[in-house]
Amino acid sequence: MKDSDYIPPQVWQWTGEKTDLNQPTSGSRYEHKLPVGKHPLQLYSLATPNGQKVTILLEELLALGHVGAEYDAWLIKIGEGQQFGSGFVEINPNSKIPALVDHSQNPPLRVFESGSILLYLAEKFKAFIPTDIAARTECLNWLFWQMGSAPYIGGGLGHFYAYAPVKIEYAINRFAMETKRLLDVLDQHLAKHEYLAGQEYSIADIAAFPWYGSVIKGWVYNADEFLSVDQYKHVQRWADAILARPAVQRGRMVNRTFGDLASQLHERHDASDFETKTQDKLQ
Ligand SMILES: N[C@@H](CCC(=O)N[C@@H](CS)C(=O)NCC(=O)O)C(=O)O
Repeated sequence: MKDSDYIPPQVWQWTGEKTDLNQPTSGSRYEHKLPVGKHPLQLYSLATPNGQKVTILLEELLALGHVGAEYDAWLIKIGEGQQFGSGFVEINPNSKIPALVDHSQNPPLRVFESGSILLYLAEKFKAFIPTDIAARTECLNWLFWQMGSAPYIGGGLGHFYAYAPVKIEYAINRFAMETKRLLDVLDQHLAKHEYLAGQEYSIADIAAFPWYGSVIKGWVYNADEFLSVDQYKHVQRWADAILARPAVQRGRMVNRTFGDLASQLHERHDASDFETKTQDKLQ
């Protein structure tokens, strides 16, 4: 491996511009009131893997008959900096999607971090989280495992393999190795268990599928061949089973701004929007 010429200074200084999206500070950058729709649950999001987790769970809850899970999903264009508007920062000081407000609580309750949102909704509706202590703990083990491991895939592999302006061999090797190690953890577990928490499909699967399913299917970073994903047979079997669920298919469409126009439902305010408001129908 070639040596890098870079020697870190004594004290790191930010060299970016005030107009850059990524800055080393937090807080709102402009005043903006978020819209509020007719349902108790207001979601502000985008269909990245972290965003999809929440819309998949909401669609699963609705499919199970939980009418209280009806929701308005508003689009937050993170590429345009909408996560830095004052209204969004009030509900997530970390300025990342997804963020949820539950207006059925008084005062309305903010929920941020996708894992926290999944747990909040699963507990609120007593669904997709096992009640048995052993299975529940296993579900949370895998939920937190996914939350902890996502930055290795997105911020690590995704950033250095697909998005960074320079290809850095050390960084790509490091995060390809970590991603493959994580896929192997999942593959070995799924060789013995139908779903992550055991027999029952749960929020652990709903958290992990948008990330690991996307990597295994080559939907993100174009890294499927690079990572030889065909070798993870059990992850493939698990991802196929989850993808076959109609609620998962609907959840993946909400707040989606890429891909087939027929698969993009920019905002979702009613169940009928899937039939009438996809981008192919609106254009
Ligand atoms: N740990 C957070 C991560 C959320 C996250 O990284 N969201 C990304 C999109 S996937 C985002 O909003 N990025 C905007 C930004 O970094 O400014 C969660 O799971 O909710």
